[in-house]
Amino acid sequence: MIEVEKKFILSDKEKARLIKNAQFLNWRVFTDIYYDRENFSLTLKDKWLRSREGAFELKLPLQSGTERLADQYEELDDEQKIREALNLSHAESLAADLTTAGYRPICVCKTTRRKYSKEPFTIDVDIVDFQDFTYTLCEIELMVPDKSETESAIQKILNFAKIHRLAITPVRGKVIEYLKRERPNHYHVLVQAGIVKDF
Ligand code: V4E
Repeated sequence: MIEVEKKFILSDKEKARLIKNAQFLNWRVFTDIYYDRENFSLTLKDKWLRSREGAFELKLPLQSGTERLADQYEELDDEQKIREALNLSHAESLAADLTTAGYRPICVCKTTRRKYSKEPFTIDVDIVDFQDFTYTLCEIELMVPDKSETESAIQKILNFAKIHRLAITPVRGKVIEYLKRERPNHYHVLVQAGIVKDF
């Protein structure tokens, strides 16, 4: 399955409209550590490696360029597949091998996520704690079985947002927001490379 998602920064009124009559699914708190090398070799390819509560996941881009209406990434959570994607041979644990290969934390954040369902959409409302600041954002997601259906999924999400009168504006994801504020050199390298759009 492929996850197509669009991020929103909601006003209280927009949030109330979106959540009204939605089914509350669950609530969880998790800590993510994102990794890259000193030369930003991973994020310069729009690849995002994290450990979430200790479990590694790698997001690989399914599209290129910054003019996107929604995000589409393939997510790997199988250790062997992550090793293959990173060209990382097996010597010790994945965490140890990543350190040996030069991967270091670039962002640590603790997210409180409230998940809702308005079929067929999933809505995540995230409050992200970066220690020095917090960032609140919402994601509307649709799962599709095949890449050929991603364009229509984007249109469905945009239509769903329109029905709820949500403003369609560019939104920085949590890691990009952190890099812009706290690691401006890394952020500017990604902007220069066309991975991230500055706004
Ligand atoms: C894909 C991505 C990053 C990794 C974090 O992904 P995100 O969807 O923001 O996190 P989260 O916690 O909601 O993941 P989930 O629980 O849904 O799996 S960091 C940056 N990107 C890509 C990206 C980009 N290239 N440009 C902009 C403006 N935002 C994000």
